[in-house]
Amino acid sequence: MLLAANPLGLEGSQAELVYNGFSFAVAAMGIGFVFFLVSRNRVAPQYRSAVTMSAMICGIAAYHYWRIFGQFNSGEWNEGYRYADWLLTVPLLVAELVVVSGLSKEAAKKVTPRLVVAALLMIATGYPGETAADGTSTRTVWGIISGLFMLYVLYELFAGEVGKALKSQSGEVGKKLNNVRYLLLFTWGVYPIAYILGDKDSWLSSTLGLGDSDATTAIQFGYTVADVLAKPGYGLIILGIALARSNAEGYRAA
Ligand code: RET
Repeated sequence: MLLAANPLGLEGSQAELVYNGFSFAVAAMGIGFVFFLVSRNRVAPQYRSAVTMSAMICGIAAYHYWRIFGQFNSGEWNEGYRYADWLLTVPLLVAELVVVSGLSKEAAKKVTPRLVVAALLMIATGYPGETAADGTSTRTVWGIISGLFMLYVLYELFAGEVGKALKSQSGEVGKKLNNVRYLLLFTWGVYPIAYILGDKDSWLSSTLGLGDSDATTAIQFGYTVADVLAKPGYGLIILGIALARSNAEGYRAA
């Protein structure tokens, strides 16, 4: 047994999986932070803010995963670290996509604040639901409100102005923009599913026959894997887009 204390009431192999996930996330976020910092000058000045945001996102997450890992080991538990992390990082994730999207400066100035506010509200309204008792209508209602903000963000990124800018580009940049959009859709999809699975009384958990500790394992491991893909993984594709644009525009790193 790896843990002296087991704050989430997991069984041996479940606790090990969650423990290993947290440990891996600390490493991935920490190295992502360093990597994006040193990669910043490889791209043209107009794209550097996107790479800086990737470094910020990974740095913020390395800290929070360190705290999450630490408290899991010490026997305490507070879901707040995850939500504090998302509150800071999710607006940055959408903002950095706009930087490399090819949208004009004026259009970006208009759409970025809307996306950032919607992302903040999506996370802020998820928290009261996440911390409500299992099987309550509070959990469902906040989950639905949060989901509406998520749909708005996805609408902008797939069908709105940003969506059109992302879709209209060809060649290597166009392909990478497509990849990043689908990575975003796939990883973001994990969160509401993990939220539903995390409630052992939900229709999904009951249908799958998940017990209490199975549901907790699903939510914790699910969020962790999605975070690693959505932060350093996504940051790598954003860096690739920024590099491809910089090259196409004739920028040569010193
Ligand atoms: C919550 C509550 C239930 C409803 C919805 C949610 C969505 C969460 C999302 C989180 C994205 C986090 C990211 C983190 C990056 O590392 C809050 C679970 C819709 C989409 C991308």
